Amino acid sequence: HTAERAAADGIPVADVTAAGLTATPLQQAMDLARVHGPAFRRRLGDRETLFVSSLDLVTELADENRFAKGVSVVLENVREFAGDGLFTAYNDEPNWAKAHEVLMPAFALGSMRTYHPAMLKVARRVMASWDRRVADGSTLDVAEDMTRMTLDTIGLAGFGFDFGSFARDTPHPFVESMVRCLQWSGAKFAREAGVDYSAEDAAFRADADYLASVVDEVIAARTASGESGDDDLLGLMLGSRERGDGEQGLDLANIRNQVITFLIAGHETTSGALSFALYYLLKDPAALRLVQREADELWGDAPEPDPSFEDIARLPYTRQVLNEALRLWPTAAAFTRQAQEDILLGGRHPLKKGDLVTVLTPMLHRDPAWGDNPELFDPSRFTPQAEAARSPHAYKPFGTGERACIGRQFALHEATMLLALLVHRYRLIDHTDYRLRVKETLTLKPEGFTLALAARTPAD
Ligand code: MNH
Repeated sequence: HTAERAAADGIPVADVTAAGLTATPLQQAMDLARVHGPAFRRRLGDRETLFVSSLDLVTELADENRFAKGVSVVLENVREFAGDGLFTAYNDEPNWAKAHEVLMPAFALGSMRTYHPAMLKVARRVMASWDRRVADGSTLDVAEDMTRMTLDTIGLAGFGFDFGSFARDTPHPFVESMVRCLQWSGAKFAREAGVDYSAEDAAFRADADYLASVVDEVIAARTASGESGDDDLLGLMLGSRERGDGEQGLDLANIRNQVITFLIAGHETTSGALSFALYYLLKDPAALRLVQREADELWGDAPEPDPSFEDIARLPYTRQVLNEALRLWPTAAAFTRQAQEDILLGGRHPLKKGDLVTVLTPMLHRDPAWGDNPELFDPSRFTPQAEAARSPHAYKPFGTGERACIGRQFALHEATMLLALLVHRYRLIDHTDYRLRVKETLTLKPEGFTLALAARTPAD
């Protein structure tokens, strides 16, 4: 479905017809990069996307003087339901700077101490659910359970709102509506002329309305409780209205956009990261042993360990495993940069001010800078020494610059704790001899990945 033609600027062009676009467009773009190299344009109809994935080009794109975050066509579509929330705001939209300032304190490393109890509470829900699996011998869908866990965590830690996902047999309807909204956003750019998409759009509208109704419920629960919520995300945003002189406070429409943004950005990608990490541990007994040893050193064979906030910094290898899982499958797999002036990228590809360039993160993470065997899962790539020896631009799972992920510490604290607790307590059993398939719904997750469990005993 693709054909190359020499472009005037020397960048290969891959033609993809709408029919030739697969259900996994990100992995298709990775394949195109394998064929065409680290800079190519994907042309679909009258739209061209420039994909870039080498360390030297991404190093240039990370220069905040010459490039800034770009709101891609896909993010424009996400704006249909997340509006001017932090993730989808334009750089020069005043609400971005306002909200960034109000919310930054909530994401400083020290703030994780505040969220730790909620994270631990939800981690215990996972273990209570997995204990039942051990008892009745049933298997579990990993991505589904990780999504239950991360949704409940952002709900409780950020908003004091309980989605109660582990009390349900099926995922919370918020998740299903969100996934359909993300899919709609991702598919819209490939629409064909003359086709009627009104049914898709109506279904999208219904899902977006439902997401908005959940936001109303979250805010109403806070208002009804009469509590300020002090330093959680909702408390900070609502408080900014009272403290501010009207200038500083966030308006209600923006707060609603932030709530929906955080409910989505705050759980979807962390869930995928945990799922990939469990997959790699399942397939790598040596790495699994090292994670178990680290957890055992902290918690011995205590049946109900009580991890402290400080414990999480004492799990460096567990964190290396997460970093390495996010190298191979960065769950938010692309981000877009926008030229702030006319630029000759890489000394030979002319860009006009305003042009968009999309970084294909999984291919950046397979650049030769990663050595001869980039497909190999190897957490030792993230020892402090190895990290110090490598360019900071070789690894961008959380994006780059001022608009990089605000929730990075939140995600890593939550995920490191859960991963360590799970391998400390359970044996993971590969009952299907699972072969990795990566599902794309704008973000990435292992598809059809199920596990059987057994209790771990001190001898294991
Ligand atoms: Mn997160 C931005 C990846 C967890 C909230 N996040 C980004 C970007 C990437 C990203 C990449 C930059 C996108 C761009 O440049 O267009 N985020 C992740 C990954 C994880 C993650 C891989 C987990 C693993 N993110 C989280 C969590 C939260 C969160 C957890 C909230 C609690 N992320 C955000 C917000 C932004 C963002 C908000 C937008 C920040 C801004 O532009 O100001």
